[in-house]
Amino acid sequence: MVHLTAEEKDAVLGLWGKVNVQEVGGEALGRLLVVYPWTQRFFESFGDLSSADAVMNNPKVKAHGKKVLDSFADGLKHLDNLKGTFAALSELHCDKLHVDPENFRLLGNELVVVLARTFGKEFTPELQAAYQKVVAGVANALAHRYH
Ligand code: HEG
Repeated sequence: MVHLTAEEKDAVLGLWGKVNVQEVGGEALGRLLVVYPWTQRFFESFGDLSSADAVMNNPKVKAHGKKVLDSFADGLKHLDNLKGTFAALSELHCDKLHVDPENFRLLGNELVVVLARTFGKEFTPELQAAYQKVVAGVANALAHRYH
């Protein structure tokens, strides 16, 4: 459960309308794999991850980043019910994929970094504060099954 004011929700959704999910998703997942290289172990089937350039240009990383961000966007439509929205994905990541839930937090922060890079001054401290709540809420919802 995340507590956003009506203004924060509007601001989050307003910015999101300008997000290119393919680009932002690919860059956020790519940065996760470069900055926290141990996360690469979940993506061994993705091919060449041997350098930052290789990761950032890897088509499978881009495609999976888009998939992840489309799913994240679904969460934005259900900010009052993130646990329900991500229940099946929590089960998948926990029981089948065995992803350490700390990684959800790391990815959320990468997303914030990419939004800051993409939108510059438009990504104000207030918008960041609202987005930090959202990424924390999504990470909690995805981690729910683990508790
Ligand atoms: Mg996960 C698959 C969403 C973080 C590793 N992830 C998926 C899928 C979705 C998704 C929608 C496809 C599920 C399906 O095929 O039914 N992931 C998702 C979200 C977030 C997240 C919304 C966080 C915001 N995932 C995440 C992180 C890791 C990870 C941090 C690992 C570091 N995801 C992972 C793997 C797969 C998925 C290994 C399967 C990839 C494949 O082989 O297709």
